[in-house]
Amino acid sequence: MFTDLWNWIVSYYDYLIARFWAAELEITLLGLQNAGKTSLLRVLAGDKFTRDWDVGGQPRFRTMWERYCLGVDAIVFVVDSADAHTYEGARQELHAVCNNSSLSDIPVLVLANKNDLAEALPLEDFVTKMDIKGIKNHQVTCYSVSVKETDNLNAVVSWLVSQKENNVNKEGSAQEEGEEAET
Ligand SMILES: Nc1nc2c(ncn2[C@@H]2O[C@H](COP(=O)(O)OP(=O)(O)O)[C@@H](O)[C@H]2O)c(=O)[nH]1
Ligand SMILES: [Mg+2]
Repeated sequence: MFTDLWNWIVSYYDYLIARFWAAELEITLLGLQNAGKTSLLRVLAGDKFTRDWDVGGQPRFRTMWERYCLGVDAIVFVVDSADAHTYEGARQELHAVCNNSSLSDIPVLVLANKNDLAEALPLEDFVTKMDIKGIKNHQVTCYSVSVKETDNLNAVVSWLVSQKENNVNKEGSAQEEGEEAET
């Protein structure tokens, strides 16, 4: 019984990953150093992803990752939710990304990573710490995850796939509108 359930969970995850690949998503992963970005890339996508940026510290590098965010389907911002020393820096960088007017149409997923650690902030406190509600004119979603224990990563993959599907629908309806305008 337990094995059946476990097999079902594993195959559902495989199914999500397959859809994730089929969707040809373009995603930029951002976050402070040590947040867990490279670990997440390994779990989700092997070596195929390259857009994984450490932000913070050096404002002169900001324009580089900004350029890599233009036109992507989603931005995933990873935070170490168990390292109190980095909350303030992570909050500032997250808000800098979200306040950037050229990125304002891009949905942002904020991950409170390392929830396997005892000192990790509960999601509600994390949302307050990161001042998620202070982010205006941006669609922001927040999940508590553990990349290490692959906890809640199916929610991440589902969210990512749904962003692509939303975009395809948007493109589809924009085309239809365009066609109507021509006739
Ligand atoms: N406990 C725990 N450690 C993690 C988790 N995710 C990543 N790490 C560890 O955090 C450190 C930094 O991870 P890394 O992926 O290199 O972070 P990056 O600098 O953002 O690319 C590594 O030692 C990882 O093994 C997690 O969910 N839980
Ligand atoms: Mg890294």
